[in-house]
Amino acid sequence: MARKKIALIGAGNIGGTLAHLAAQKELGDVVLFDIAEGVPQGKALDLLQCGPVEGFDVNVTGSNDYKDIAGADVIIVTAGVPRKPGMSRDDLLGINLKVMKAVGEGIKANAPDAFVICITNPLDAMVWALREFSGLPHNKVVGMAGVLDSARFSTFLAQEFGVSVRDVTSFVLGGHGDTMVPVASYSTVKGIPVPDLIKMGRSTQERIDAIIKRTAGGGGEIVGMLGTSAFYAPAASAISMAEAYLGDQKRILPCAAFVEGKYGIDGLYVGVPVVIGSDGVEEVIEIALDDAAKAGLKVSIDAVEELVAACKGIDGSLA
Ligand code: A3D
Repeated sequence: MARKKIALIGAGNIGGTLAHLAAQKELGDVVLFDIAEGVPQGKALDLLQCGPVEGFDVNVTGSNDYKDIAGADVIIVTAGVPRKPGMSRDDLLGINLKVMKAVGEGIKANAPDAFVICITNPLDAMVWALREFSGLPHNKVVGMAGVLDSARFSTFLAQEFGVSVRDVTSFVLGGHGDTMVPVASYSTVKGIPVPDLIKMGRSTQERIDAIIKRTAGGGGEIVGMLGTSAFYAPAASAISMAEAYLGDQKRILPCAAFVEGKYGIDGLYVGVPVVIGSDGVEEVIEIALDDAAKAGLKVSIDAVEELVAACKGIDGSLA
């Protein structure tokens, strides 16, 4: 069987980390693509030289030519501009929309059978635009946000309860942004829902509310310290989605997926729980939500709709 091929569009902070993780896990041969000349080539050679030390044996190459992504099985897109302190994700819209056009066309021409994971912000609008520009089926284009957002929620919950992160499962819905909806009632410690843990005196509603707020602002907290956006956990999150696809794992992961007819959503990319297997996004799972979560999701959907409308305003071909 031929080796799998993983193409990473964007060889910046997340792209480089993705390449390292993909090589370490031997997911396949890795191609790093970027418009910056020398950067993907230099990072690829550096990473290739990790092989003898770390014991992985895959090829890692860098390129400025879309032809080199031909036949990729998985493509992870981080091309674009990240946030700087004081910027919202939405401030990136105009710049990154143009990048999605170039990337979408590059994928369409060279790797139309790939499973494509978008990370570029503002995520929910960019994954929508990337799907439009690439013309790939909706189930093969998905956005990474929920895995990261729920990892952040889980981290804070594990700290709050003083337990291993392995025993925490958390649940985040909605758009990737300040309007995301961390759902405490579906978040558990070893199966015990967070509201029950509050009743057991293990925490208080005020402390959980503060954790929910911190989760929603989790990206900004790191931008404030680092001067640019997070890259280790975003890369790890996207790799778990790629592994679910490559291994037909049928994992249930919160992702920005195309939703039509569920959650009252009519054709929009929003963060929802999905099943990822060899068909890409194989199912959008609709769960029962309480009124507060429903209202939160509505705010989130409205925000994504606004961003999609703004994209259509900027690029007439999307209207
Ligand atoms: P950075 O380190 O700047 O890397 C971006 C790379 O994209 C650079 O190497 C650029 O040269 C390259 N690039 C720019 N334009 C193009 C183009 N047209 N074609 C190919 N490559 C291009 O950023 P980063 O890796 O830290 O972040 C990448 C993106 O991910 C940003 O938009 C971030 O906002 C976003 N991000 C999303 C999340 C989510 O959870 C969704 C988390 C963290 C960052």
